[in-house]
Amino acid sequence: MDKNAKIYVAGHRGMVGSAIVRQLQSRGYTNIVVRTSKELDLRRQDAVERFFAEEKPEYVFLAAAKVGGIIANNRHPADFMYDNMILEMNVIHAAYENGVKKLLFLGSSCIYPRLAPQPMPESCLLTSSLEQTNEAYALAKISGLKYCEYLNRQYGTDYISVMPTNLYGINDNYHPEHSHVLPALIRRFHEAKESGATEVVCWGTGSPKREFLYADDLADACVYLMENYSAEDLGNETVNLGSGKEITIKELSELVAKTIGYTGTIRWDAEKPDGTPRKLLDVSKLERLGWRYKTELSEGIRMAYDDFLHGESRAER
Ligand code: GFB
Repeated sequence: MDKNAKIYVAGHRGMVGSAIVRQLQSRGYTNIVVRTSKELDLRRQDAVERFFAEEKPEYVFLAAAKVGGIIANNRHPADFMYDNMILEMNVIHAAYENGVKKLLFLGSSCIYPRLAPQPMPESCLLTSSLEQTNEAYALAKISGLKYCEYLNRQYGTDYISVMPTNLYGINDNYHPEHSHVLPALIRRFHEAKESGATEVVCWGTGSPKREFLYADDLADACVYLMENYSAEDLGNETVNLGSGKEITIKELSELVAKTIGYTGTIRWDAEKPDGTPRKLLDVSKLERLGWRYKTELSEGIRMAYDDFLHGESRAER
């Protein structure tokens, strides 16, 4: 990518999109195009077509998505499927129609089967049933990555896709019910410390294991892959993006409590869903491509907590 190439980052206000914009700027890219969802509703095909025809971006990072934690996914499957599926199809198709040179599509590790072998290699996609709590989101993400593969195969485009593990970082969503586990715990332990509460309730049994990647590390990997690899180099197959390390939710809760300075007890509400028991990505392909994560979880949680206290996401709480 030329430093002055026109690059459209879809979803630039979200945690992932904003990290990609920061990453591009820090690498000297000067011609980054963005639109808020008010300016451009990516679910409207005619609006997306008009935008691409007018702006003619050369490169696209598709980081726009409707996302949420286990409860949000479980309660709103129709919205998660419709919003994600339609915006992906609109953006990827408009990119193809307007001759975008290269596109990067972001999916999620929940595309892999619920009981996939651990760690999960890219090749286990579509080998057995999905986790029920996020099936709708996973089906939309599988459709997006497959549409990129089909365009590459049928029309010779160069659209790559990456499947990140659970992410956290700057500009996260701290909604008490709809967020992912890490921001939810940061908020809950912080509020317990502030109010002097002696007990914090977390969801599920605490036994599921999850892998976490700091969003700025993810953005670094995305730009690295866009700069250095084509879909053909990647075998027209997705690439897992993770740290390759997992931790139980119980251990995570203790780490967050320690970082925040909460010293009370932690109780587990087993009425809330655990979700998939393990979700560790096999990152050997990514490492062969020359990329490894940088931010350890303990350091990332400190930076995320600092953003919770002082960053822009604070205004939206
Ligand atoms: O982050 P989370 O919602 O995502 O939950 P998933 C991870 C684990 O943390 C589950 C537990 O076992 C939850 O039961 N947990 C404990 C909590 N306390 C809390 C809490 O206060 N809030 C939340 N949210 N969880 C999502 C998918 O699955 O992961 C999405 O639903 C997406 O589709 C995303 O793929 C990355 O890892 O279970």
